[in-house]
Amino acid sequence: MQIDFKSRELTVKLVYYGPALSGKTTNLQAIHSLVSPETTGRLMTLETRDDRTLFFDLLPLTFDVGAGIQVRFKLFTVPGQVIHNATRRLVLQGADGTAFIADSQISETRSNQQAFLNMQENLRENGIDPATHPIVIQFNKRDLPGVRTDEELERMAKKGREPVFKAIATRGTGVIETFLGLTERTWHQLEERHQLHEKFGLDPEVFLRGVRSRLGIPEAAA
Ligand SMILES: Nc1nc2c(ncn2[C@@H]2O[C@H](COP(=O)(O)OP(=O)(O)OP(=O)(O)O)[C@@H](O)[C@H]2O)c(=O)[nH]1
Ligand SMILES: [Mg+2]
Repeated sequence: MQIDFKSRELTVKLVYYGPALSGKTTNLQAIHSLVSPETTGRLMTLETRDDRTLFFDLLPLTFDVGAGIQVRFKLFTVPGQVIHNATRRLVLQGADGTAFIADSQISETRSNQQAFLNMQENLRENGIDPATHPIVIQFNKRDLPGVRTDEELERMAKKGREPVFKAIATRGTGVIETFLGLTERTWHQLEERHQLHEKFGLDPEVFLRGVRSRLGIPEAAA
């Protein structure tokens, strides 16, 4: 996290990680189209060929939380193709939280697992402990045939530490929920590390409620 005391601006870095073609770029596109223009900035998609990210995408979201404080989220995607590992490691530098976008198709099980291990390794390479790093998992492409069942995902969610979300990113389904889940996890860790409540008067619960309402998610559904 970057803290600028003078301009009272906090910048949080969130990274969308996962195997090639799992829908990381599509998540950012969906957020960009669902969130109001006063919150979201321009989606920068850098260098793509045939739908494949070659470098990264970046979407900024800004929340004016009153008292002259601005919280900026920078959402990055990594390129999923195996050959782009150096770029993935670079993009992960300084990440405050990571959304792992898995492909729900059973045929993609192995590449999901490989990408997850690769994420843990690259976190460690950046001096980030994967055991305490805020991570959420999204199983995307729920609309396709040959996907893992809901029951299977529930079992996995119970076994693992990370919250699991289901999505159809091409329809925008589950995308905001994933972002909110990641934001909540990340914010709680940032609060512990930086005492934002004490230093900026930013009550975590009030802040997160504000983010939810700005994204049109009612309290009960969060
Ligand atoms: N059917 C279906 N297709 C999806 C879904 N989400 C993404 N796709 C498609 O999957 C393809 C890859 O999506 P991207 O978002 O570019 O994947 P990516 O993870 O950014 O891929 P890399 O940049 O190569 O790592 C595109 O053709 C998307 O339209 C989904 O929920 N359902
Ligand atoms: Mg991409």
